[in-house]
Amino acid sequence: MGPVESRLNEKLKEGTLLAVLIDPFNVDGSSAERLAAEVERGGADLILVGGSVGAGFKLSEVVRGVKRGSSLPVILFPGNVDGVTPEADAILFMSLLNSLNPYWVIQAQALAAPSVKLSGLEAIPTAYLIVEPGERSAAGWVGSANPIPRRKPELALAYAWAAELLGMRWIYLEAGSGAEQPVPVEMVKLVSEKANLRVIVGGGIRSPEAAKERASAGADVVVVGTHVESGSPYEKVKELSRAIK
Ligand code: 1GP
Repeated sequence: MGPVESRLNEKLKEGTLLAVLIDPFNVDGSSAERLAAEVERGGADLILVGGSVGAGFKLSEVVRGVKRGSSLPVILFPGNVDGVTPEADAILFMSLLNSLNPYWVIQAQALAAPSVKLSGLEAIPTAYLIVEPGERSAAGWVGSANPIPRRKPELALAYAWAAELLGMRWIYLEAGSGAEQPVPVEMVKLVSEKANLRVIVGGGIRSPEAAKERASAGADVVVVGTHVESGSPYEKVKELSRAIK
């Protein structure tokens, strides 16, 4: 395990962490710098950088901007092989376990692995699971996901156990960016209780209550993206951070 993951584990002893997702498609270096400064001031614990479409060409510029603006860990959340840059602190090295296309399960990872290994970028082995209504999001559509039905938390647990048995240490339960409904609380609870994995939950979380419910259900990291892209990121992050701590 690398230093970033160790630090996250250390911090998790104090409770659920709040991650803000910055999509390079929506910002440039300067706006990423300002946003990162605000979210750090608001109380976020880490910043994820990535997106499903067109993230690659501005990735380094945005990571550099985020690093100028804050001292929080910057972790890549790659949407494809172009989501890798050694300028970040670590990468969620993910497999979209419930994709119907083997490219997203293992081929993209094989194509990206040399860049990660040879650059020394820290990899955090993570299962990525798309939950309904995530098939209507960019990640679900691009990734040809066979989404976990909302009323079948035991299917999410089956994937989580498979991830655990394969040696992964984290799982990201994804309802899709801008989802009408976030991942069900019961699903977060079941996976957190029964699987020996760190649980990240994201997609459609746009209120302190929704964040708090998932933190109370056992989520280790709550991710918010779309909600903090408008209005005052500082105020929104402050509210969310207070709710989950
Ligand atoms: C998307 O889970 C993340 O991959 C964040 O989703 O933009 O809906 O917060 P939102």
